[in-house]
Amino acid sequence: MPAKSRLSIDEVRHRLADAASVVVLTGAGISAESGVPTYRGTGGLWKNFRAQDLATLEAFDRDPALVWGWYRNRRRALLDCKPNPAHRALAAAAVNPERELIVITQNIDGLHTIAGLADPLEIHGNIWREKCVRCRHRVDRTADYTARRVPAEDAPPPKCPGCDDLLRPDVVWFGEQLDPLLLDSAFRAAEACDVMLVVGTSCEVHPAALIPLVARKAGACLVEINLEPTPLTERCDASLFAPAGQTVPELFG
Ligand code: BJW
Repeated sequence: MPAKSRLSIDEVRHRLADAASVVVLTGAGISAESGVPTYRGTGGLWKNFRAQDLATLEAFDRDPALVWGWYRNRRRALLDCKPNPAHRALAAAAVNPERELIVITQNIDGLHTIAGLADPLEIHGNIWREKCVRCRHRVDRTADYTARRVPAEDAPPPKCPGCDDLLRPDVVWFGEQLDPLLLDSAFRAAEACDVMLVVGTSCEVHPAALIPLVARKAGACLVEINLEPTPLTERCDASLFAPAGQTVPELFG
């Protein structure tokens, strides 16, 4: 369903100001200006690594040490990444009592939380958490890494303190189901919002890519912020092709 007309950035600002409920779906592009690599496109993780070797349960079962090595390296790199103006603008906008603002993020980097946003819906998990492959016990390593208590390069994969089976990164790999409660909350928020902003995602990964379509079908104004067109562009009321770190603060300023 093509959008009827394209809104200017000022018109989008007015829609946001008038909205009772805003949902923001974020992807790797919102963290790009913080120095976090995206997945697709130039310099993207999937240009340099094969997802099927590192981001599937089969890969983990085959070689947990290899997978843990990759995730620990990514954690180390993330320690140098700080929230940027887009993360901070969303955190500030979320405390405006006149409007509900819910952030659904596909990102696992935790930068929304570090920016001060309470309870983003992290539908693809969080790289700082680990979960047991058997008993599902969860461990949060945020404090360890923040205090620079970082495992050695060749440390063995961590074990569950409860049942001694392996811990794995608490992220959603290809072929894995997203947390049904989180996903349900995301779709409900999308159905109920007046405006949905889709920030820095290629909209290629399902089921996350369906969330904006649900919002649009329910009548929301759909606005995309990206550097380039995506499969969603034709369905948007506005596509703002500029960096998130500049555009998101402009929208909420
Ligand atoms: C900027 C910018 C700047 C840059 N400012 N913008 C239906 C159809 C087709 C396929 C499927 C389907 N249903 C399921 C599938 C399979 C699969 C899938 O979608 N595959 C497609 C790739 C084809 N989906 C799954 O497997 C999902 N599971 C599932 O569906 O399970 C079903 C099931 C049911 C019952 C039982 C069992 C199973 C799971 C998907 C998990 C995704 N996981 C990852 C990895 C997380 C862990 C890790 O990081 O290691 O999540 S993959 C990766 O992609 C990551 C991201 O969250 C996700 C989305 O990427 P994102 O955020 O869009 O990043 P990019 O890089 O793609 O785009 C960045 C964008 O930013 C670009 O557009 C840039 O232009 C832009 N940008 N700088 C603004 N400064």
